[in-house]
Amino acid sequence: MNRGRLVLFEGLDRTGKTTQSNILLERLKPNATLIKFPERSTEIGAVIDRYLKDKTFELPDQAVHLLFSANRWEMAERIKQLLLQGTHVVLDRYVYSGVAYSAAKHTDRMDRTWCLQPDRGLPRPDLTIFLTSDDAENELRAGFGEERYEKSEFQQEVKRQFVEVFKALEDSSHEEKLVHVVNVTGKSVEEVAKVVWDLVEPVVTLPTDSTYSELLYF
Ligand code: NYM
Ligand code: MG
Repeated sequence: MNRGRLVLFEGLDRTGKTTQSNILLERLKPNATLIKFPERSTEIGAVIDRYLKDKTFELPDQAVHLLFSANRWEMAERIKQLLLQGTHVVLDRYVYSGVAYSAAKHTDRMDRTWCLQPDRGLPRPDLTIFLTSDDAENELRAGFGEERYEKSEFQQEVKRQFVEVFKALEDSSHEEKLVHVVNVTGKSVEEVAKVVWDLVEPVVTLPTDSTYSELLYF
């Protein structure tokens, strides 16, 4: 049987990841599931949720990083099973966010290499779409600033880190490009959805040849 494809949306806060993940999910239904990280409904997710919302709740940066990674590992087996049973899985954030947000803190002895390590072995997406924007106004959109990390200065550093993480995790063993950058500046939701679909369609419709038989891993 054709295995499902793993499609990931990454990007800064408020670039439309959640909107686009939902639109894509609707297009792929009924043969698709959406998983959003952090997955706040688990035990580990509850601690992460508190950390993001309650700025008086302090944890060492290393511990927070490992919690975000552990939260992905909590879901890893389910993601694998879904893919193997032929269901497409759409992810709203994943490994790249984990590394980019943590590395952007520039905590002593917690560089990108350190940050990458706990996620090694997780299923790797067949396609990653990085939503970026050069709109300063974007940051002023409703809701920005409610949670930890939602500060424009920090977001600029996260953006820089994302680019480095994509380079560090590039996998030259694949013929196809696995990561695509989509700049949403000046584009409507529908226009972005069209660009997204043009990237996703060939990935979900390719016949089963050797390209999508095995799962990929970080
Ligand atoms: N975030 C998300 C991390 O710092 N590390 C991670 O591994 C993941 C998955 O959580 N500002 C941060 C990025 C966001 C915050 O995510 C909450 P969202 O998509 O805004 O709910
Ligand atoms: Mg957010």
